[in-house]
Amino acid sequence: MSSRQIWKTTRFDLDLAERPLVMGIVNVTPDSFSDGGKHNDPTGAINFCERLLGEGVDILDLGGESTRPGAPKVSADEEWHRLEPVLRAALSLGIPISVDTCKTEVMQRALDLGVDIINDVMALRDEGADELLARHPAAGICLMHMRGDPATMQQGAHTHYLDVVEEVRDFLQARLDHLVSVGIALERIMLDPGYGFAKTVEQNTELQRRQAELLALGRPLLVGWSRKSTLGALTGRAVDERLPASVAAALAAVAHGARVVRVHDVAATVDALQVWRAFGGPVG
Ligand code: HH2
Repeated sequence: MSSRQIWKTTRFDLDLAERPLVMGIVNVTPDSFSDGGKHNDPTGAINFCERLLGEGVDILDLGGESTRPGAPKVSADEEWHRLEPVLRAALSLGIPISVDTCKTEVMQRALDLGVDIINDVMALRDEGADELLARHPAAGICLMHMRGDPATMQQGAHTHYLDVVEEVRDFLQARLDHLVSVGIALERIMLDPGYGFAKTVEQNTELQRRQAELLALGRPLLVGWSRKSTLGALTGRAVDERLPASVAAALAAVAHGARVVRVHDVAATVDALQVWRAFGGPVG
C-alpha cells in the first residue's frame, strides 16, 4: 500500500506517506515489563513526555495499566488516577496524544479531555467501547490483535494457530468490518499485529517476516517490538539490554510495511530511521 495514507485523529490528520512515525511509550505504572515504576509520579512522567518531545517523538502513548503477561488488572478509577495529571499536561505539548487502555470508562474520560487516539490492545471489545468511539467524531483508534487477555494470553489454546498470519489478518478484518458497521470512518483506524500478545517466539517471528500480507486489509500498520521478550529470546539479552535489538526490529517492521513504530527509546529510533531513509532503506 504505497498511496498517500492519512490517520485521522481528534486534532491532527497524520500523514503516514511522508515518513514512518515514532510513537513514544510513557507508562505511568508501577509494574510495566520494562519501565514499570520509572515514571509513575506525575511530575516525572510529564518531564519524560517533554524529554521525548525533544528527542523527536511524533506521538505520545500514555498507559496506566500494564499488559505484560499475567499483569494484575487495575480498576478504572486507579487507571484514571494515574493517567489524568499526565494526560492534561501532555495535551498541551502540541503533538498527538494517545491513551493505551482497554476500558470503556477510561476511554470516555480521556476523550472528554480531548485525547487524540485510543490505543486498545483488546481492539475495542470492552462493552460499549465501539459505540463510544462511533459517537466521537474524529478520535483515532489503534486495533491490536490478541487472544484472551494479558492474564491468559500465553496459556493453552491461545497460542495455537494453523497459520498465524491468516488468523491475525482474519481477526483484524472482522474488527475493522464491525467498527465500520457501527459508523466509524476507516481513516480513523490503524491496525496492529500485536507482537508478543498470545504468540510464541516462532509465531512472532513468522508474523514479522510475513507482515506485509496484512497490508491487504487496506489500513496502515502500527507495531510495538520495543524490548519485548521475543527480542530477548533471539539475542539472549535481558530486558534493559535490548536497545540494539529493538531498533533493528523497528527498522525491519518499517521495511515490512509498518508506518508507526511504538518504542521506549525514542532518540535511538529517530536517528536510525533518519539514516535508514537517507540511505534508501526499503520502506514497505
Ligand atoms: N505493547 C504493549 C502495550 N501496548 N499497544 C499496541 N498498539 N501495540 C503493542 O505492541 C503494545 C501496546 C506492551 O508494552 P509496554 O507498554 O512497554 O508494557 P506494559 O504493557 O507492561 O506496560
